[in-house]
Amino acid sequence: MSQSSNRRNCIVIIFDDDFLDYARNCLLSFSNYPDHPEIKVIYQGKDQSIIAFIRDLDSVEQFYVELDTPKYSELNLGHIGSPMIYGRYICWSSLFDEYDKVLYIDCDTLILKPFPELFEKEDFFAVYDNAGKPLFNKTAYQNDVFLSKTEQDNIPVDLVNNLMINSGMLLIPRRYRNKSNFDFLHRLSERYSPFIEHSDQSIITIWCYLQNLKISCDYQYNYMIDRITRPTFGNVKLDDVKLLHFSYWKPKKNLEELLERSPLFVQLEDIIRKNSDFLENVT
Ligand SMILES: [Mn+2]
Repeated sequence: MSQSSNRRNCIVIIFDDDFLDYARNCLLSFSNYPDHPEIKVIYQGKDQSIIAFIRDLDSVEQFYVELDTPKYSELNLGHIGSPMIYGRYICWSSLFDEYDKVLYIDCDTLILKPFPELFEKEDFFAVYDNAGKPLFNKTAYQNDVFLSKTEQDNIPVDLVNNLMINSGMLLIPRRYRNKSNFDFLHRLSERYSPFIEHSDQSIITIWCYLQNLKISCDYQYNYMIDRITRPTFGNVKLDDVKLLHFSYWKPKKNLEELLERSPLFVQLEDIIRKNSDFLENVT
């Protein structure tokens, strides 16, 4: 991909002080993708060493925007528990108007290989999550308010309940990025907050359904490591993975427990060792 076409696109990474270690490793792993589009980092913290670290990276720029975290704190924070998860809605605003495609990626990811072809996709792109629990929580179906809201909004609950994107990697073309979609995501979040199981991820899936968007199974662009324990996930070889996502199993939290579980995960461990410092003090 040429320099000029790279300039049309950008990558957005959002984090706060709770995720510094992930974000640092994620940003360093872009050395595996030297010709990447410019990275806009939205860092909601004041650590001067992190600000200097961002400044020193090539094609990486801190983007100063104050996320509305007090408002996000009132929404359903689900399994993650941090209002920062709703921060990714900023990618639907007109903030990145000068760019053709915006690629949002979670900071708990590692780039293993370049993926310029992802930016050639013309439509919104995200992969299936296939989480153990569906999109709406257990109590939703017993709730008349939920049933009448979904009916008014033309959301077929049984169908949508069994769909879900993973919000760790989202390619958002320009035509979806405007005040109307940004506000719509916030409205959906408030409207369905008591009824969703996976917070922002549930809401973005509802948005995808209402836009008639397809969800991909191309897991090389978002290889969620919790899926490695599930047989249905065997269709992507680790050798082919371009973006590794520490979903559920996280370094310095519970990742070692996963790696000890089976010799099948030796290759995964090698990849993590080679591409991060997460396992440096682990023998
Ligand atoms: Mn994540």
